[in-house]
Amino acid sequence: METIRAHVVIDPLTRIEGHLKIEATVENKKVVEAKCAGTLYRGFEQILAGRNPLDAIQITQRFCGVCPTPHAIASAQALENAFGIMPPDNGRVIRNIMQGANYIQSHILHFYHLASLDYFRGPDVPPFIPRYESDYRVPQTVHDQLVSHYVQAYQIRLKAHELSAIWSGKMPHVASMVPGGVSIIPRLDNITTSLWRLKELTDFIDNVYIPDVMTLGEIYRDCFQLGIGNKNLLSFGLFDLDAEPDVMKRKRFFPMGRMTKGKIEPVDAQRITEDVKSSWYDSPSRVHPTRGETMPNPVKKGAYSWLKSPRYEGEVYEVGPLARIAMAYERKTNPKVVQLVDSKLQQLQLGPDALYSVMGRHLARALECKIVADEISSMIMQVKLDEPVCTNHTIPDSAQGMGLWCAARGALGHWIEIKNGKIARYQAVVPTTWNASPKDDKGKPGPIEQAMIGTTVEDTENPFALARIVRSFDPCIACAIHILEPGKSLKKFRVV
Ligand code: NFE
Ligand code: MG
Repeated sequence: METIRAHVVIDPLTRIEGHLKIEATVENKKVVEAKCAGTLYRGFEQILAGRNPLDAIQITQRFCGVCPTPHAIASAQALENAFGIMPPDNGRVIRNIMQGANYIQSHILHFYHLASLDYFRGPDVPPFIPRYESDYRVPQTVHDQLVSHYVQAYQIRLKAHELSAIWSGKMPHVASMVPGGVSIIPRLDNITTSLWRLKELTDFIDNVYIPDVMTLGEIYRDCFQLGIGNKNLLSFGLFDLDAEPDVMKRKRFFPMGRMTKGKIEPVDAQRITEDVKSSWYDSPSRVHPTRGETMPNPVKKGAYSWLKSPRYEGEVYEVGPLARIAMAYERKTNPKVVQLVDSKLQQLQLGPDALYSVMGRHLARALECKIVADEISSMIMQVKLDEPVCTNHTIPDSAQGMGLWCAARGALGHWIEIKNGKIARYQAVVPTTWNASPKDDKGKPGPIEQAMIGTTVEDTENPFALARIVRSFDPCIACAIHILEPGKSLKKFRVV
């Protein structure tokens, strides 16, 4: 049989954060090769060099307006690790509340305002037009409900931002994060005004968000078989439960861990490296972030992305809600996760393997949103009005520090090296660097690339299945200087 080959380019892929270009080689309607390219240069790591270490908490938050909170926390934790201090209980708990609120805001943003238009048309007015044609299948009544929830979700996200701002001073970009804890002095009205906002958020998650994901799951059952991925999962864990100085031993609500071939394994941060063979950098390849460098070269041969390729022991790992939920489900130590996942999958008459898919990622994200919201309600009650929120610090002349945390989109690591009291080196490995990474030095494609390979593309003029796969990872290609290398694409698609 003659092979029919097509080259598909989606550039930029819209309704994500940042700028991402997707390329796929399709042979006889199946994707045989995929490329995921971050087209914006970041360069923050260079901005940080030479500055006061305390600036890192504010500057790294500017990576992104959607996930400033986890960058503030990972950065504060890297400083605490370097300074040899830990926050008191109040500081730890208040950080958890801020982070939880940011998860809720981010997950609802992703489902309604970024991903849901892959599944329903919306009315013929902006922001629903221009649109691309897809296999929209929702009946009119469901459609109208989704449109109304789409609009309602804006107000709800505002409530989630407010819930954070009660503790963080403002959102986005938190003002109260300091090494050793937080700078906000809690009062009774912080607690009461948090509780009523959380109640509204929980009502929305329980009665609107999760039911909408379930409805789309029923209608688009085939999306539980789409974009499966390589099933290697990694999480650095979420919500500190104690003040153990060693982050790899610290107790977390979602524990740190990784899963390969269905087995949970521990994480040793020393085994993380970043490859740059396919990235526009001349920096040394396959080195640990503590030795990582950022030397951009926009004309490097063979490279196609501004993202590096983080790997754990040279292996490719998916990060994000699916990683946290699938591992919590597998560990069986959190009965609520097991009960929620089982009940929703039973309702859909699916097994746990269905989580590894486009719709499985949406479901994992929605269920995590509920679990996080419930956990915040207990954390709000743990705040002690007359106890300290922060531990004092002194900046050492020279030290190294590491902060490992989980942003909404997955495992996040910050590494700092201090010399002469200033930042000598700062490296961050963010969730989307894992998920949207290009091929590594051994030619292994990144998680999103692997999830695209093997996909059936019925119409190469309209590759909406690929857009659905990429968006299910909730990618965020955070911003800095814009440098674009002109590509040699045969066809371009603008997906709105
Ligand atoms: Ni810009 Fe982020 C999250 C972090 S993404 S959204 O969540 O860290 O890689
Ligand atoms: Mg980096």
